[in-house]
Amino acid sequence: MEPWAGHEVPRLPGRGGPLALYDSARQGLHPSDPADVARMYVCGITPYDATHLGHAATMITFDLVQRVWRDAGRTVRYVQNVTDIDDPLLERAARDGEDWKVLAMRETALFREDMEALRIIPPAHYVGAVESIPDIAEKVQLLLKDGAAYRLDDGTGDVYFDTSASPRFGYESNLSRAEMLEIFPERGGDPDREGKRDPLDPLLWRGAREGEPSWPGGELGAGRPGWHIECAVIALDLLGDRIDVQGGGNDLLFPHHEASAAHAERLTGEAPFAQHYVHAGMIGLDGEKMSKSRGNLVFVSRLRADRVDPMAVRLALLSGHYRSDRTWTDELLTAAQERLARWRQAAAAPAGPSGAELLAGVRARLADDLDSPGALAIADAWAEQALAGTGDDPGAPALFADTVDALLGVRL
Ligand code: 5CA
Ligand code: ZN
Repeated sequence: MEPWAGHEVPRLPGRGGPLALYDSARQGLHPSDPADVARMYVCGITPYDATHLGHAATMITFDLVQRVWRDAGRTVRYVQNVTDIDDPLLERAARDGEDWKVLAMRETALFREDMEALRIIPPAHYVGAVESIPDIAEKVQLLLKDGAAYRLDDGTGDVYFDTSASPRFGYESNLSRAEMLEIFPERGGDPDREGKRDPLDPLLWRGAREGEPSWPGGELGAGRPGWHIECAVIALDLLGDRIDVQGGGNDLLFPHHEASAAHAERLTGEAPFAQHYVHAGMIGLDGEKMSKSRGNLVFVSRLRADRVDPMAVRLALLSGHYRSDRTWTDELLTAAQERLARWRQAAAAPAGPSGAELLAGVRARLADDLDSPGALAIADAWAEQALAGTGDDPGAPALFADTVDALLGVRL
């Protein structure tokens, strides 16, 4: 699939330092220490509805990772998927009497536009599940041959991963078995499916059913891929056996990232699959997680249609720390619009306090687990002083604009 168009990112003087990131597996802050090429995989949308502010917040989080790595001199290899075939997509298409392919294409196109408006640096590879089916089928066959997967003998052709083939299973989410059993059915799992060896075994391949789309699967027979194997295979194919960051919202901590790590590790014999498992908090509305199933959504495209500046949306989402679950409010947006106007005025000031100190301050905050609220506070302080006529660095206003553009993705 085509990713969206990118923007020029200003080059900043000097270099940023290494990025310390919270890793869900080790449950602590650790330096992300990529080689010259940093490898990141982020779980993208299931395109059955428009991009909401929760998706936007998660995409902005990993956009910051990319910006901080680039500023530290790394080349970033970034891959994102589109789950363009899965049960929720088929269910929504059936509900609305629409072709699932048309629905997926329309919502994916809208997502691309939203990402571009929010100035998210595009991934090098933007990959759909459907186009990856031959690779996925091949890897599921390998897991079967290896004894890490089994086919149900009920004639459906469904293939499951045997979690007992993954001795580390549970290391990524750090959940107890009881917690896993509770969450699994809420996140697409089928613990009660008859014939499974373990209730937590995840689906790898769903045999063809009457009235459902299916694709050839070689020895597997016709069918379609399970969800976790999709992300494992796309990441392995395009990034290699080990990656630096596996990212997504914290709703993917379990089972999605646990299972995709287990699949990848079994396929490669290497562990851990990702150095950092990074999870963005959930954006909520009226006290509940924003989600398509609950319908409490604020769409990026709706705000754009209402002529809200996407840079204000970005600033509003950056005003909270990425890891905290937080609520979207009108006040948050108003405050961001005011901040954006102040920053624009300050960038037009004839001079201001030291631009070098401002840059160092913003770099330091972001390198500390993407402390965007801290970075915003430093930029606010600089802007306030510049507007008050304090400081005599004539290059500072331009460096201020470049700093918030390159590191925060906010174009003034
Ligand atoms: N296609 C799968 C991932 S492979 C999926 O979860 N799709 S999604 O459309 O439901 O979500 C897309 C991305 O946004 C995921 O990384 C997900 O974790 C994140 N996300 C979903 N809802 C929210 C929310 N309310 N707040 C923050 N991030 C969210
Ligand atoms: Zn995923």
